[in-house]
Amino acid sequence: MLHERIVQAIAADKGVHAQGAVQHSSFGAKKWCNTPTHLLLTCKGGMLTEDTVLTLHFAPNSRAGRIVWLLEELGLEYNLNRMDFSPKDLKSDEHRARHPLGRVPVLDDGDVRLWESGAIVEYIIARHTDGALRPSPESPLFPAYLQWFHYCEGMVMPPINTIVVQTLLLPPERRNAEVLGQAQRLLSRALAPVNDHLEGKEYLLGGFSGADVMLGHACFMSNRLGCVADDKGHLRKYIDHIVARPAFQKAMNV
Ligand SMILES: N[C@@H](CCC(=O)N[C@@H](CS)C(=O)NCC(=O)O)C(=O)O
Repeated sequence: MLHERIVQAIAADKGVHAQGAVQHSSFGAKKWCNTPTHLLLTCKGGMLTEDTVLTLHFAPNSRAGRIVWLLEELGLEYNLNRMDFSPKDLKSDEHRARHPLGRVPVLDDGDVRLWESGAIVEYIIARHTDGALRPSPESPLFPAYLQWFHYCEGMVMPPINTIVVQTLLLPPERRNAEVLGQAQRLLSRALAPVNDHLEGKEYLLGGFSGADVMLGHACFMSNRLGCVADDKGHLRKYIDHIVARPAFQKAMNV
């Protein structure tokens, strides 16, 4: 049955990912071409499977932008459920049923639903590419990939969260200058090893990877908050490389 549908799809020259795959990343993996169909047939590890289109629950100016960016980099088809970054949408019963804390991003993939931007990035790369944007576990780059990927939510985003709360979300009378100053110093210290590591490199691993989708986005946000000092020249150049990517620009403008 599946075989028949693949043959039909090939005949119609649509809906089969393996048609027209193009070289994608510096890790030798391939990118699947975007297809117009809602039911896609994918060859994964020699197994032919059916995929539904991904749905991303999204709010602007949030970590959900990372996922749009990744989907655009990979040329994957997706639906966007665009919400306002406001309690009215994010804390609604409908969205709390998707995410217990009423946060974004949330991804739906058929019967699969998951939240946590890092988990979503890993999931999309693992299930929807043939190894793009991630070095294999045997690669000498793999440990650095894991380290910088997780450094994002582990070390860089916590002070960013505090800075956003203290400068944008709290009403002025509830802001605390000491808490803000402490978070700014913490962020500056967390970004220092990233700056040092980037010396002589365009991206964290040399070539663009999922670690850049995570940490690159966090560096971009740090810069928007005015927290990347001029003396962090490698980091500033890195942010320029990120911002110049067409998929990033598209993601920031959805
Ligand atoms: N560690 C989580 C953080 C999720 C998170 O805090 N998302 C923010 C947007 S960047 C959010 O939804 N905030 C809404 C709120 O706190 O009400 C992830 O990486 O997905």
